[in-house]
Amino acid sequence: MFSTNGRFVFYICWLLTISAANTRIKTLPTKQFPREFSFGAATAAYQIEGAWDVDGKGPSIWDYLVHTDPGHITDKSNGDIADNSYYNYKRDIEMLRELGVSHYRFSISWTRILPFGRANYVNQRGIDYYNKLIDELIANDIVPFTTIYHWDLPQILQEHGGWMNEKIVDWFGDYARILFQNFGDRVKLWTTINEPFVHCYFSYGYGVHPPRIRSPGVQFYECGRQILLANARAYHIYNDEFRSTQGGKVGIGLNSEHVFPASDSKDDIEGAKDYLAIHFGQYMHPIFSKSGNYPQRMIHRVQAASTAQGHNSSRLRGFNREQITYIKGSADFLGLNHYYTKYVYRNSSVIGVFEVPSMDDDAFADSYLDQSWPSSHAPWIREYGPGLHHLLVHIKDTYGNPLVYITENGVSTTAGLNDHTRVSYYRSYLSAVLEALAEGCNVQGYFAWSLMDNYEWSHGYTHRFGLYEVDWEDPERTRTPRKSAFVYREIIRSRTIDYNYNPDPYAGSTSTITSSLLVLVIVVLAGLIS
Ligand code: PNW
Repeated sequence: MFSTNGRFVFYICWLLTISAANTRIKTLPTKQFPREFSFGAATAAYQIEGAWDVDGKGPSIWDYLVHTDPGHITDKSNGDIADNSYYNYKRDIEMLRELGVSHYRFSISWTRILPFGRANYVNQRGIDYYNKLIDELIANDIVPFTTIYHWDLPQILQEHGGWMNEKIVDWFGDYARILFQNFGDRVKLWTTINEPFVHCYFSYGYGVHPPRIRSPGVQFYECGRQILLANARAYHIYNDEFRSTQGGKVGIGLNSEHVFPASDSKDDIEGAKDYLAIHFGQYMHPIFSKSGNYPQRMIHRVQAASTAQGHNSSRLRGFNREQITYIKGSADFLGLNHYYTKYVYRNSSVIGVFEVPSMDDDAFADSYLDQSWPSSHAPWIREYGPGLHHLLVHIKDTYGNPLVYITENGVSTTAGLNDHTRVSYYRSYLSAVLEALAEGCNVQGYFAWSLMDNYEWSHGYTHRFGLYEVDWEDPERTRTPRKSAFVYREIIRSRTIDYNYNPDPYAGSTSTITSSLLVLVIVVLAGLIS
């Protein structure tokens, strides 16, 4: 049918068409978030709600610490009022609408629901509050994404040992059941516990958060162990009693940095692996790996150090076979909180750096941030977006590509609406998510931390993580969108990252209107005088 030349031309055209189509297929997903990808913003009860003793709420370990020992908080402040979201929740939802997010991640205060910690007395007014919040979200087309526990343990349970008491597995399970019963008809996405690593490290490891226990080589591990069992309990309760009627998903929220070995020396590579095994694998492996249980390298490290320290058994209490099975698979998704990337090294300079015994000494590796990465108001965060891409690929390759929601990502700044640091940070990390999606990582959603400035735990009000600025001097706790809020809104609307979009957060604000009026008055006055 074709001459030789004709066939040649046809062949070239065909090749060009195929390669154009391939390029389109390859480049499209790296540029656009799919329609079904969810965007949200996140907060936590103690950090925003205030109303610490209102409507029958009982005291949490945070209420207790900030009232008895405020010296441990940088600015000696507390969350008694915080952003007053207990009263301002409608404005919060309006802000979510302004951003155009489809999901809101918030946490429930245990002692608002169970003032005495245990499930034998339920505070109806606490239930009422979260019903109002959830109903208002749904009325505004926003999906509630609910954290069961974000660090505010009932003080009364702490007095019975808190996470050191094995009964906490029952206490937590009973509390979770009350939430499933009351809210599960409308809440279909749950995370059980936020960041076991950070919670245990600060509360039982280095004693910065309540109950301020310093036991980084023993109680730090015990805390994580009970959390794994408590998460599994809540997961199985949902499976056995609610899944068939409610049909939701229950996940856990784990924080992880990405780590690079500082060099390609064997020590640095092994050090980085051990570091990640203790920081992330400790919680990830028992739930998401095929074999279950703690990672072998973590078991080995703690055992070896314990033996060297003269213990006749490991400081890490193991799981029995039944517990390993009970924990394995106890999450429908991973909620990933990610803030930064670290370089990790192991050399003679690490000797004598860490307390003995401690989890840091067990890992026997130290870390640093690359000083060339953009800094932020938080010394522990520098912007390195590609780290999130690497971490997501690591999760995909190591744990069989589980369903992931990025449940926190964000950066701290000082006051002011022109938050260039945050704009740059979000663009960098969101473009890393696009890269990960293009590589087939099973990421379903992304939550910015945080919707608004809030109480940053032991740092009080000295760090601001918000897309919205909160005026803590104002009794109304007025919220104002920062530049990053406009940028995030545009990313959600367009499903792409436009680096040229440069909104002015002050345009249209009262201060701009006031200054324009002032100029007008001066011009008129000048005209009258002349
Ligand atoms: C998270 N670190 O905590 C918490 O889930 C939030 O409540 C908190 O406000 C947010 O991050 C910002 O700090 C972290 O030092 C605290 O690596 C510290 C670290 C990581 C997460």
